[in-house]
Amino acid sequence: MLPPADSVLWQKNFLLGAATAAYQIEGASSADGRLPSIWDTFSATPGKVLAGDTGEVACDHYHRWEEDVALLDMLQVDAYRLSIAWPRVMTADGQPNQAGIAFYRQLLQALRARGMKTFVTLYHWDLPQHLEDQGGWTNRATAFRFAEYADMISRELAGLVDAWATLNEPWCSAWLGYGNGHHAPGKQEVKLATQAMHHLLLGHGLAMAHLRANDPSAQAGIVVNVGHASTTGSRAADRRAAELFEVQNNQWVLDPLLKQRYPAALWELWPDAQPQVEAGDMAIIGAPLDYLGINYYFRSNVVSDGGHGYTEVPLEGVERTQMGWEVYPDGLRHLLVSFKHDYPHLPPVYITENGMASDDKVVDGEVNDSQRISFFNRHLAAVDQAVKAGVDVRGYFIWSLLDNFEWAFGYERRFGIVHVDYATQKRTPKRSARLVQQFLAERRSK
Ligand code: GBH
Repeated sequence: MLPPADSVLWQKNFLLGAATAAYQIEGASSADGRLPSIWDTFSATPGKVLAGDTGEVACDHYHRWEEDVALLDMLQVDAYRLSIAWPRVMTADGQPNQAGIAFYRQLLQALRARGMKTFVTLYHWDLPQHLEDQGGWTNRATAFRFAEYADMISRELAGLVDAWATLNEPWCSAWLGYGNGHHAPGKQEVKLATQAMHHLLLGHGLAMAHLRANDPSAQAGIVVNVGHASTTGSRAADRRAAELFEVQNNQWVLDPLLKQRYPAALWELWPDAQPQVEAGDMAIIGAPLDYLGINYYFRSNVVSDGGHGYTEVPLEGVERTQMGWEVYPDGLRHLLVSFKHDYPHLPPVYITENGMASDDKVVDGEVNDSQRISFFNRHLAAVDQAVKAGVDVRGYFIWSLLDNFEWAFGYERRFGIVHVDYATQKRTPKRSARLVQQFLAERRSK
């Protein structure tokens, strides 16, 4: 993994980090007063998660965090991105739960003591179940509960965080959670999804003000997932289908954040699903960001569904990962360059997630994840190209530090650069982790 000499990766201020999320690694789902989240409920519902897996134990990071910090220290990454479990740090009546907060305080202190920058996401999908019982993100009140949580936790942890993110991938919370039901809470209604999105974004905007007031030296932003679409169809309707895919996946979130409006084309796709928006909401949502976190994984090929929408038609003969996702690095370059063009107010960007799953096995104490190494090399080259095209990208986080609970796919899909044997909780750095470590050592010696 040695990039070309002129790559932005050699610049010491270009952050190379690793990322995780609370529910996917922590386990200890009822320790120290942690309340149930929608993912505890969802994963306990038969048929929702592959093999009936849950996050009850996961990587047991809640108890093994020191070992995991030592792994990060061994890799010598510049930064670590983690998320805070809302149900761990706040009681049902909105008070701080000091036992849960202490966990994050000691973790952040340990990371800081080892010279790592801390990127902290407030919400990576684990809504307290008691809020879902009152309608979850479809209830406007949840946006205000989220803002209270952001206020409380940013007071408690002020000074320990380099960059806050309000939400991870609101598209997934809204669409997978309330639209197609693949994720918790498993609702399936477009109208619920658009309303949930509006409340997620409103919660984000309200939270931003608290983050800035309580921790003025930290950066504050949001993390979004983006997708790129191609079409193999030859009709104008097919090209429009590819555009609408990107409207649904990208502009639905980015336009409110960066242009203070929903894209009109969204209502071409969903004519009867406009959310209720109150006066002043869009200005709150569109408050300036210090940075935008972008998570990119793959490209989708679509054609027109004959009506106003699109259907996916998988490309044949392309490289795919264990998830079945196409490996398409140029999609990342393409999207970054097009965002710079489409959004005059695009803030500095961090790639907050990029990575792939493979069916990795430990053989003689080693894991040879050669597809992942090639994946990283090619996506980092795509980021470098975007930087050279003028996009202000300041860092890149590998998804993920550890193999972990891959949501609806449970433990079957391995995204880590460190292998986890779930029977013993033994961590084994894969070859990709060794190469990251070597590259960073080489960069430091220059
Ligand atoms: C990220 O989301 C998550 O932030 C992270 O927690 C997760 O582990 C990682 O990716 C790997 O999956 O319409 O049901 O076919 C990735 C977001 C996932 C968005 C797949 C688009 C298509 C889902 N992407 N998704 S579906």
